[in-house]
Amino acid sequence: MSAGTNQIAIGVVGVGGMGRRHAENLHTRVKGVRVAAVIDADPMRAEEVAAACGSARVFQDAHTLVKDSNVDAVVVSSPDDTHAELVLECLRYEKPVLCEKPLAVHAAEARKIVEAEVELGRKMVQVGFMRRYDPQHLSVKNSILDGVIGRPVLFKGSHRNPTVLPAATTNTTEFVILNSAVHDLDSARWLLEQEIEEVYVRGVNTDPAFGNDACDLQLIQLTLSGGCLGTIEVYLTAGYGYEVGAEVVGEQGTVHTASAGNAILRLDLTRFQQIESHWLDRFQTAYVAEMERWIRSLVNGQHPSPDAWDGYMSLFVAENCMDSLRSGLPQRVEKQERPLLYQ
Ligand code: ISE
Repeated sequence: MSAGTNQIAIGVVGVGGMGRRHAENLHTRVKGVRVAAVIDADPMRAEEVAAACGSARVFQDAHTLVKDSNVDAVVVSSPDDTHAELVLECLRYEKPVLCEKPLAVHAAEARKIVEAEVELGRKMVQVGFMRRYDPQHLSVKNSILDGVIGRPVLFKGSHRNPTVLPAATTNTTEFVILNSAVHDLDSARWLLEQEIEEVYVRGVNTDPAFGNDACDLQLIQLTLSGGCLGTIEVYLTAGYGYEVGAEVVGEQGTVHTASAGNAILRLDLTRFQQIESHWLDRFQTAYVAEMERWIRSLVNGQHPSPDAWDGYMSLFVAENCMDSLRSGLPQRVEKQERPLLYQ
């Protein structure tokens, strides 16, 4: 707790779209915390968000923010290639951290984070796989746990963006997997509680504007450790809207994420429901819930979830997906020994 208050002082590194939403949610929807510090590559944006979140301090250097004694915990929502070093810095100063996915841009970097937590002997990292806090996904998870569909045999994920930012760094085949498909790989692991043993990935370019024949549409086939199969469709230029779904087929039945919250309108012999255009809208409830869970873990010592091992495993499988895409062949995923800390 920062001196003089009973609120947990949070520093937010990166206040672009996602980081700004995290800061706003912490300021307006999460109890027992205050946004004490922000930093962004765009100083004007940092000043704006700081002012909007109760006059937080604006920092010029992320490492200075992390080690500041008036910052109790850190949200890392800066560009993907900054995540690993910032998380390791948080661990060096024993600052709890919620890191946006992906945990790193290479599995080896994420492994270093796992090893640093093992060295510390405690989990201090939560990863931003917010679907685990989405009501529609939780309802699927609970149906599986209740056993109503019988033994799961097939996972089917679909992940469609209308389009992605016109930045060269985002319009690559690797980005589709490392930045987007990691959500679906985590969903498969979480919903089925099984590890992914083999992947087989095909991809096509459906939109020349996506850039350099990059595969904006990819189909990932999975074989999992409990005998389940899986398919994941990731389509980053679907055009019609932002839509994510998961279905688990069991021996007795199937359970699918319900469509999100907008009303179903019937008009002129037509029934329709508005679809979101952006993940910030579709998953707002989940973003608040994941932040509340993180803060609870800081207050009552609960383990953060999903943890650094989940962050590492999603990346390790994602890199195997890249190998399969390059080779055109199925790729066996080498079994990873889960450290005791994560069992
Ligand atoms: C973005 O970073 C997210 O996390 C969204 O949930 C995902 O759907 C999108 O593809 C990512 O780029």
